[in-house]
Amino acid sequence: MERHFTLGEFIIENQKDFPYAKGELSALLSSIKLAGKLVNQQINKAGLAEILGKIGKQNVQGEAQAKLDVIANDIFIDTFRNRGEVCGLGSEELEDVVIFDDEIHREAKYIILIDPLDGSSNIDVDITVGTIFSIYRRISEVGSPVTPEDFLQPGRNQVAAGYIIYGTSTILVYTSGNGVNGFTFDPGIGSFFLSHPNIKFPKKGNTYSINEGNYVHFPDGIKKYLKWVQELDEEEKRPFTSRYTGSLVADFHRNMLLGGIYLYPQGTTAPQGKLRLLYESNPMAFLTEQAGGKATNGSERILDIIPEELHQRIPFICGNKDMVEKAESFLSQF
Ligand code: AHM
Ligand code: MG
Repeated sequence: MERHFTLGEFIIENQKDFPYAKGELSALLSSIKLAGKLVNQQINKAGLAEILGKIGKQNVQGEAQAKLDVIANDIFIDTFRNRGEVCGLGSEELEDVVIFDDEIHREAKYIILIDPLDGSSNIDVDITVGTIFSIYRRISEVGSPVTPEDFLQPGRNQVAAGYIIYGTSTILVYTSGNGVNGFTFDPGIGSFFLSHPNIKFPKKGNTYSINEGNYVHFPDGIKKYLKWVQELDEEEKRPFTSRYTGSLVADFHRNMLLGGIYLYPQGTTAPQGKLRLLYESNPMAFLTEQAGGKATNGSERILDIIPEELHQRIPFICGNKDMVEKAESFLSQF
């Protein structure tokens, strides 16, 4: 691969024409890049450093926390505390938001929401995990302490969002509203290089990603849709292929590059599905739309939903536009 642009160079080049750009967003994205490298280093040596396994506690969602969940969370918080670009942070791992309330951070324009280690049930078995991030401009006045409203903005207000996928390569993928670009980490040099410029969902997809073990709990529309994707139709290349890792970042990344649909619908045991609006669905929905796809809760555009609480869950369907619309049509009929 020819190495034309590092992520650092790309961010500066890409942000310079931004209406509000004064370098803070570029610096913020650089902080994510740094924290991502630190998390990547921990993940790579996890099996040797005795940092696999659970810590014996549950997070605010009632899920068992893995040691690496906590390590990744701390790395991101420390990185932002040590720098001055965000005035507050919300994390899937923490009940309350972190408010950086000192002179420097109070002057910051941005807040960040993170899922520090998504797919953490996969950590101990060496399957791909990721970090998801979502950035908003604060609503409250710069110079004052950050408020709850700053964190509960609809996804369409996102200034930037993205993920780092710790897979066969480590890749940082982000959008700041001007397309989606991916940067592969070269561990020898310690830099991310532009490797996936202007990512778009391919015109046609034929992969579906869903935890089909929950079938009996799904709404009828989803059950009927699943039967439809499994029917024989040579012209439409059905049955589709099923691929599901249990890491949203990995399933999303594959579907965006190769074409496909990801679904985590509501079920009788999980009335709002599993995924969190602020830490997972909104950033993935922003990326989806910027890559030419569609993201919905089954009837509403994800990015238009007004969040009511920090850890709100939401049914989530995203991917190629035509595939998502087909799923929506089943949901509206049954
Ligand atoms: P996590 O953030 O606690 O890892 O949970 C989110 C993950 C997604 O990455 C993944 O798509 C989903 O949960 C898998 O859930 P399930 O095991 O119910 O299929
Ligand atoms: Mg997650």
